[in-house]
Amino acid sequence: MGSSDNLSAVLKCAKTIALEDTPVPQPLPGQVQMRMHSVGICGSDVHYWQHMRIGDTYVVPEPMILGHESSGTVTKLGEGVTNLSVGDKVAIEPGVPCAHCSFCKAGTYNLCPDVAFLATPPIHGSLRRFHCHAASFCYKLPDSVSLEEGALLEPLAVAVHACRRAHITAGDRVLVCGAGPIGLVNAMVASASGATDIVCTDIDDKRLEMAKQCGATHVINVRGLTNEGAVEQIRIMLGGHKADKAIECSGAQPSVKLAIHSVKASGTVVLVGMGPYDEIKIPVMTMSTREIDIRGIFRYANCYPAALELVKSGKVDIKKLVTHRFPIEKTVEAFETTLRGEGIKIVINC
Ligand code: 572
Ligand code: ZN
Repeated sequence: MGSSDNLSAVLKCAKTIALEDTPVPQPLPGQVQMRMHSVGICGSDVHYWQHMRIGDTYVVPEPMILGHESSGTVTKLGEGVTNLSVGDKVAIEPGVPCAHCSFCKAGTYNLCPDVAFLATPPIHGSLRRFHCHAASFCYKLPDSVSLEEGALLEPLAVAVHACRRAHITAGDRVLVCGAGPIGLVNAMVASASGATDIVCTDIDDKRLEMAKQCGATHVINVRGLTNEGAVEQIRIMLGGHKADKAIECSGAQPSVKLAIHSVKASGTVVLVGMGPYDEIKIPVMTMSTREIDIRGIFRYANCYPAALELVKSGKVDIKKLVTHRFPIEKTVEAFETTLRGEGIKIVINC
C-alpha cells in the first residue's frame, strides 16, 4: 500500500469516514492525474462529516470523498495538456467552472451555476492518493514553494478575494472579526496589501495570540463586551479613528453588528463568515445613513496566481498556520482534532 493503491477518505454517512481503496482515475482530455501530497481540512469538510449537508442546497445523498484544499505531483497527462509536465508539483484550484455561461465569460467564474467544486455534492473531493483535475486549474509550484504551502493556497485565495472585495489598499485601517483560519489568512493578506492597522477580534485568547503572528497590530477579546464597549475599544486602538474596512469572518450576529458599527461612514464590510442562519439582523439605519457597503463573497475567482505570488515572495508565511499533520490513514483522528477546535490548520499527508 502507498504508491499504487488509491486510499481515499470517503464520507459514508453522518459522523462516519471510511478509508477505502478506490479505482485510480485516468485523466480525461484536458486533465492531469496527480499523486496527492497535502490536503488541508476545511470547516465545510467537517460540516459535511457531521451533518451530511450544508443548508438545504448541498446535501450528500451517497458516499463522497472529502477534501478540497490540496496539492500533488503530476503523474499523467490527459490528451491535449500542454501547460504541465509529469513530475510538476501543483496546487489545485478546486472549482472548475463551465467556461460558457455569462459569469464565466465575465471572469466571475466563482458564480458559475455549473461549477464542479471538489467535495461539494455531487463532486468527489481530493483527499485520496490519486486524483484527476482540469490542468488549467492546476498551478505549477516553483521549487521555493512546498506542496504543503500549495494546498494552503486555497484558504489564502479566499482571503485574496475578500481583501479585493473590500478594496484593501496601502494605509488602510482594517478590522478582521474572527481569528479562525479564515480570519487569520485575511489578516495576513490585509497586511501584505499594505494595511497599516489591523485589529483582530475573537473570543479565544490563544487564537488572538496567533493573530498577532499573522499581521494583526492589535487584538481584542470581545467575549462579555457590549457592542458599544467593543466599538469604543477598537476606535481607541485605531488612534481615535474608525476602520476603513471590516472583514467579518465569524458569521456571528453580534460580530456582524460590531463590524458595521466599527467602520467609518463610506466604509466597507465584507461578510465572509457564515453562521447557521440564512437571515440575521442588520443595523440598517446605521448602514444607510453612513453609506456603508456590505458585500458578500463566494469562494474566489482569479485569485490563485496572487495567492501563489504572496507565498513565493515571502509576503505571506502561510505554513505557520499548520499546527497538526496526520497521514491519510489517520484521517478520522485529524477530523476529530479539527472538530475539537484544537490547533488552527490541520493538514493530511496522502
Ligand atoms: O474553500 C472554499 C470554501 N467555501 C466555503 C466554505 C468552505 N470553504 N463557503 C461557505 C459555504 N458555501 S456553500 O454555498 N456551499 C457548501 C457550497 O454553503 C460555499 C462557500
Ligand atoms: Zn474550504
